[in-house]
Amino acid sequence: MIVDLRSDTVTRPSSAMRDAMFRAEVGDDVFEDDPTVNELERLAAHLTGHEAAIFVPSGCMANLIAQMIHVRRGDQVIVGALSHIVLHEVGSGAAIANAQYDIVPGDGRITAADVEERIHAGDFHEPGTGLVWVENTHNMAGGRVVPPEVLRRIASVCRAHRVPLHLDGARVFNAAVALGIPVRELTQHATSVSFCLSKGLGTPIGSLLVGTAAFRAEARRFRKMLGGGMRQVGVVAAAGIYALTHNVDRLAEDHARARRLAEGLAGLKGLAVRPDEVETNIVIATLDAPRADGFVAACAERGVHILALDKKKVRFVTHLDVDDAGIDHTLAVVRGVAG
Ligand code: TLP
Repeated sequence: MIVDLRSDTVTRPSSAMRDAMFRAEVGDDVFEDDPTVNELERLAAHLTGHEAAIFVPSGCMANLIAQMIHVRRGDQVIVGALSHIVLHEVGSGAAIANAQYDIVPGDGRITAADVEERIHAGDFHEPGTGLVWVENTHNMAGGRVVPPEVLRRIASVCRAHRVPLHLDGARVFNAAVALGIPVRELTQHATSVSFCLSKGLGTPIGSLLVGTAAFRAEARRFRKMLGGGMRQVGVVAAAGIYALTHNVDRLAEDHARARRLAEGLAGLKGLAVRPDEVETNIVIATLDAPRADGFVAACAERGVHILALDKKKVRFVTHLDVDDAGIDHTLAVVRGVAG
């Protein structure tokens, strides 16, 4: 048995999703002629409580375009430590959007007090704050959820200082399902939001970037500049519509399995896990020694694929291609490798 828990990006489109893709009406999306993409963008804007949305190939491109729009050369972005734009986007914010990061220490989840303390206008010699960035759920914090009241308070500080707020909601539907609220309650406070279809929602490709109609118009230009203008991409957008219609509520199953996995791991020797901190589909375990690469390789030899985050931390991510038997198998394998 093979269980792939490296990421929720590894999911394969189901036959029902492929069927929707097969039947999709298409057109040239660079000319805004693809009816399925247009429908997906309308659906994304509606669900998130924003005016408009644009379909882009990846979460990284959505995040980069947001920075290109909001950030002036040299501006600072207030962002939590360990955030995806800081660690895992190949430095594109600096390399392409001319942003520099004002990093808030901690596990990545920032508060309104952090923002209030750091936000500033800048002057002729000091860079100002161009953007505030929140990631929800926070990947490297172990899929932790930022609740709506925290987002509302951060947004209100941003408004008072006339600084835009971007939400990296790659997994914002996981956050909404964990809280039992409509996703809009998490997304409406931000100036712009990115979210991914290709993670827990199970599509092969695609992310959405939402904001005002003017923001979307600028995003279209930057998407083209980055080589992300797509043609008859309704075949992919159809998977997105399918995912947003069928695969959101079931995220609760992934969360329950992640919690069960964490509870099982917590009893094992050689690693530490906090099941009470597992709020969504990500479990991060800390090994007792810097041996993550060997640990990951030993699990892989036994059919369980996980990811080393650093020398001591490993990550398990549940998703729609992992069932209860997969969790049982994972626990049996890790018990053997850890002990
Ligand atoms: N995250 C991936 C890896 O890049 C680490 C993963 O397996 O978790 N924002 C957040 C919070 C993300 O976790 C990711 C992907 C992205 C943006 C980028 O999305 P893609 O991979 O579509 O460019």
